[in-house]
Amino acid sequence: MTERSLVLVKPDGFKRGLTGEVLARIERKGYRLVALQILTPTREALAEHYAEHVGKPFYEPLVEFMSSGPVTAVVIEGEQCIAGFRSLAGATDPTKAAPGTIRGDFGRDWGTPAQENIVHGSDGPESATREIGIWFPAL
Ligand code: DAT
Ligand code: MG
Repeated sequence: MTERSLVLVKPDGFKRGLTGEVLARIERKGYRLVALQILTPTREALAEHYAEHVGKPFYEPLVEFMSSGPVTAVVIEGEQCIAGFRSLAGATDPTKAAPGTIRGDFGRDWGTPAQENIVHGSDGPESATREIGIWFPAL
C-alpha cells in the first residue's frame, strides 16, 4: 500500500551535514519526496510531535536537543514507506543500530543528556497522518 511518512533530519544530522545523505538513501530506496522544509522547531510543535513522550524522564532533554537548531522535515511517499523508513533508520539507540542503517552508520552515542540519533520516522499510519499535520498543515 502506498503510504506517506514524516521524516525529520534532527539537529545533529543537520549540523553534521548528513541531510543530503539521508535524502539520498530515501530516494535510492525508491521513495518520493513530497514536501520538504528546513526550520528550527518550537517547543510547542515538539510537544505535539512527541505527545506520547511528555512526562517521561528523557522528554525535557529531547525537546532541548530538538529545538537547538535547524532540522529538515520531509514527507516521503512510497509502498509501505512507514515501516520501510524505520528499517532504513535502524534501532532507536545508535549504539545498537545495525551497520547499513542511518543510525548504525552515523549515530555515535546518545550524546548525553540529549538523544542524538540523526533521524525521526513516523511509527505507524496514525502517527504519520498526525505528524504530517503538525509539520505540513497545508498537505
Ligand atoms: P524512535 O525515534 O525510534 O521512534 P521513540 O519514539 O521511542 O523512538 O523516542 C523518541 C526519541 O526519544 C528517540 O529518537 C530518542 C529519545 N529516546 C527514546 N527512548 C529513550 C530513552 N530510553 N532514553 C533516552 N532517550 C530516549
Ligand atoms: Mg517514535
